[in-house]
Amino acid sequence: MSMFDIALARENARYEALVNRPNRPSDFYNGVYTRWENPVLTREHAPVIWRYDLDPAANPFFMERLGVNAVFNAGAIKLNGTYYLVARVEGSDRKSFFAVAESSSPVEGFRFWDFPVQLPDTCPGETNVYDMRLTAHEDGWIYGVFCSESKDPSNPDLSAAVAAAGIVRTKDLVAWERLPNLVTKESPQQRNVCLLPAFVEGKYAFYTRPMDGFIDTGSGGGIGFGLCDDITCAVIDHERITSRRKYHTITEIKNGAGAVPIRTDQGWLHIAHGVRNTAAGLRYVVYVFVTALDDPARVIAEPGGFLIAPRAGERVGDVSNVAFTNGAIVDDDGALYIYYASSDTRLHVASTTVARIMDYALHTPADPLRSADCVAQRCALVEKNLAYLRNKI
Ligand code: M1P
Repeated sequence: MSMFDIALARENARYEALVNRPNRPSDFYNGVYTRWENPVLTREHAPVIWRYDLDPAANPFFMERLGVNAVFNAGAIKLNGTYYLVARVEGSDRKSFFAVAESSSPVEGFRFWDFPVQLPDTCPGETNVYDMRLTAHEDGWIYGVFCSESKDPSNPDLSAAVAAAGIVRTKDLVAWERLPNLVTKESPQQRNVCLLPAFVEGKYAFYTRPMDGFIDTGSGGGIGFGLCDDITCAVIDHERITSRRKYHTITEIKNGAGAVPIRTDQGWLHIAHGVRNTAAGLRYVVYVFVTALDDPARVIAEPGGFLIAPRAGERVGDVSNVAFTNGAIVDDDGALYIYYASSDTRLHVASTTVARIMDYALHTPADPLRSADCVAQRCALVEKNLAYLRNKI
């Protein structure tokens, strides 16, 4: 066997072992969700045929020609019994693209399709695309809403960029129709936009994230909400703020929609992200809020603090200290799978049920916003517990 063939066989074997590796619940416990031990997608899940030229004449040293740096932030959907993740794949050249991975299990066995998603290339200025949210809309289409990033032509700063919400739609995740980017009249930039699965007042309803600049949300007060008449030429005239950024909370610097909101009997469940600043840089966590069924912009519950924060090895990566989600799947039995990425590097799964997370959302106290009030809140819990334990004896 040639060195080339030995190296190829080794890479193929590693890949198969990784994709077929069983997953199991970790020993993390908080009563709200289960963290699973292994990430469901990593850069090592990128198929060998994406990275190596398999022709020994063209690649005699069996070199990786097109490296993959990270696989993270995936939209998620279940179709005909199969679990699909549309992941953000970042090449070693820093450009991101989308690729579909599928499995018959929600927690293991995800395997990428042979070809990445080839989005219709309709925006010549578009340099980078990432973070697709997949909405199975009641109009019958599956929409993908993602960040479309371009160099800011009006700013000579080499890093100046503009973020907009790109929109595509599909029936099968194979053929994608590109629609014009969302226009929000009040906000010059948008990221973390996602489409509600249901019409509201007969219109398409988007959660937005008003921003003044590419990174800073500036005057943007939090997660926005807006309606548009025509998805094939989507324009939002006015955005209302839903979940607000607040001083000295997990959302102080910014927040943004995450997984597509899930309809429950008690309201729309949102699994979003919040960002605070620290001496070590920004810290991203996943948090939950609920909006009213009759007014999906009105927050009716928002437990204090985070649902998922990066832990242990999750804390380290290309952008360390980040937990981020843009995809979740609800099964017919009420099981809920939250696909969250850590540190812009890899994708994990946390499992729970809709009933359990709604209990968490509706019965966990809100952030009292001040240390003194937090102490009072905790003391009340201790007093209640001590009284309960005394009465039990
Ligand atoms: O690097 C952390 C995250 O940063 C962005 O989120 P936000 O717009 O809220 O700052 C996104 O680019 C996301 O992809 C990334 O994970």
